[in-house]
Amino acid sequence: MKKILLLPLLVALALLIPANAKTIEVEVHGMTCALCVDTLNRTFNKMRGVLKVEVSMKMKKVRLETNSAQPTIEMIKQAILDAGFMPTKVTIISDEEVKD
Ligand SMILES: [Cu+2]
Repeated sequence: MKKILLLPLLVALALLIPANAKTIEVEVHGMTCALCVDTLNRTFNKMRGVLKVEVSMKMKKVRLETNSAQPTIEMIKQAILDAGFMPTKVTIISDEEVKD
């Protein structure tokens, strides 16, 4: 009886915990005001595979927590260009750990 209950529980857990979450930091040129921050936030919040978005105008950086496979660095760069900004440097910070 216990084994039957365990399997769906494990499946549910696996779905909740993203496999190989990745933190990517992008330096963005052209961010000047709160509206820019808002634009970038909205751009990445609707992007598939993005779990968390942090935009810092002070640091001129976008930090993304993503799934392992998506989005690719190219997709991220293109989204920034489409939003009207210039991605200058992309750094993959970690494949698991998330800093604050
Ligand atoms: Cu602005």
